[in-house]
Amino acid sequence: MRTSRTTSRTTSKSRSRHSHEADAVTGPARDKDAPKPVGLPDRAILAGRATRGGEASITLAELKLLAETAGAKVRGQVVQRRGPVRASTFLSKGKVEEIQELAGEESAGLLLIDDDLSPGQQRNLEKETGMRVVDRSALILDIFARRARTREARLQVELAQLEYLLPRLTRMWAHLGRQVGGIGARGPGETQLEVDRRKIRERIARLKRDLEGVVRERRVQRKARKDCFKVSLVGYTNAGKSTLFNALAHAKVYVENQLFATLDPTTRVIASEGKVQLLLTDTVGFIRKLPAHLVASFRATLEEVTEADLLLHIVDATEPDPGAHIEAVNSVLEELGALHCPRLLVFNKIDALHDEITLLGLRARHPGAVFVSAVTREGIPELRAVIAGRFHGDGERR
Ligand SMILES: Nc1nc2c(ncn2[C@@H]2O[C@H](COP(=O)(O)OP(=O)(O)OP(=O)(O)O)[C@@H](O)[C@H]2O)c(=O)[nH]1
Ligand SMILES: [Mg+2]
Repeated sequence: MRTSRTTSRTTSKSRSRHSHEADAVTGPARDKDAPKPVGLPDRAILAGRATRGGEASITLAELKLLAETAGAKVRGQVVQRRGPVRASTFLSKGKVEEIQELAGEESAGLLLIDDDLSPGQQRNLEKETGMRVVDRSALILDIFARRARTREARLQVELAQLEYLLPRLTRMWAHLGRQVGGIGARGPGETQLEVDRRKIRERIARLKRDLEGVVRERRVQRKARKDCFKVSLVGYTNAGKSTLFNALAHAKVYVENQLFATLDPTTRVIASEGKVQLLLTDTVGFIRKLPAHLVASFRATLEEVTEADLLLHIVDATEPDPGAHIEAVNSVLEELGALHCPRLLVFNKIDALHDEITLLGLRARHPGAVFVSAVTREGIPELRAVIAGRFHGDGERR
C-alpha cells in the first residue's frame, strides 16, 4: 500500500487571520478510561481516503482550510489510497498506526477526518489513537457556530449541532459533557452536553418551534415581495458572492477571505421598472459534503434561494478545479429542490487569473457564462445587462 504522508505548516496569512481564534481550540476533558491524549488539542493531523484518482489532495486541501478556519494548527496529513474500508475505524490499521506515530512526532492531539464517521468509528478511532477525533460535518458545524451572530443563525446552527450530537450522545459523551469545548463541540454549550438525550430531544423540539416562527416571518416578508423579480447569489464559500453583492447593490455587507463569512441573507433593491422591483439576495456559501443537518436547518434561510426568479451561480475562476465546485453547488441546489430555478453562471475573480489559456478554456466550456471581477468591476456592466435582460423578459411575460 502506498503511503502519502506530508507534514505541513500553517501559512503566515492563515496564522494571522486566525490568531485571535487560536485560543478557542481547547481540548475536552477525556473519559478517565480513555488513553491519555498524545499531544496538544489544537495541533491537528488530517486524514482521509482517496476515492478516485488524486481527488484526496483537493479535498484534504479544503479540510486544511476548514481546520485553520476553526483555529487548528495543521501539523501533517495521512492519506489511505487503497484497501477496503475497515468498518470499525474507517481507516486501515496501518494508517491508524501511522497517524499515531505522526501525532507523537508533532505533539498533535486532534485528528480531523475528511469524511463523515459513524458514532462507533469515531469512538474506536479515539480509543486507538488517544486523540480527539472530529469528522468533516462536526468541523463545518463548529465553523458555523463561530460565525452565527443573529438569533436566526444561532437557532439554525444549534439545531443542526444537536441533531448531529444526538446519536453520538453515549454515556462517554455525557460524562465528558461538563468540560467539552473546542472544535466540533461548540455551540450547544456546556449545559446541553450535560443533560441526557430526553432533554436534548426537548431542546430540538423547542428549536424547531422557534424556527417555525422565523419561517413564518420570512414568508410574510416574501409575500410582500411576490411581485418583485428576485435574484439570489449562490455559490461555493469564498467565491466572492458578498463582494459581488456589494458591487451590484452599492452595499457594504461583510466580506472576508475566510470560509462561511456570510450566514444570514441580505436583500437589497437594485433596480426597478414601474412598480416591479429587482431584488438581489446574498446568502450562505456552499461546500462539498455540506452536512445534511445543516442544509435541513438552514432551509428557512435558503428558501430565498428556492424561490428566486434567477440564480446567479458565482464561481471562483482562480480555483484549480472550478468544475468540482460547480458540481458541489449543484448538488446542494438539488437537495434544496432549487434546480428548477433559472441559473446564470458567473465566473468571478478574473483579475487574479493571470493565465489567458485558463480563461479561454472556461469561456469555451461555459458559453453562456459571464466573466467578471467584483474587485476591479471588469465585466460588471455586462452582468448588469444580462440581469436586466432577464428582468425585462420576465416583466413582459407577467
Ligand atoms: N482578486 C479578487 N478577489 C476577490 C474578488 N471577489 C472577491 N474576492 C475576495 O474573495 C474573498 C471572499 O470574498 P467574499 O465576497 O466574502 O466571498 P463569499 O462568496 O461571500 O464567501 P462566504 O460568505 O464566506 O461564502 C475576499 O477576500 C474577497 O476580497 C475578485 O473579483 N477578485
Ligand atoms: Mg459572503
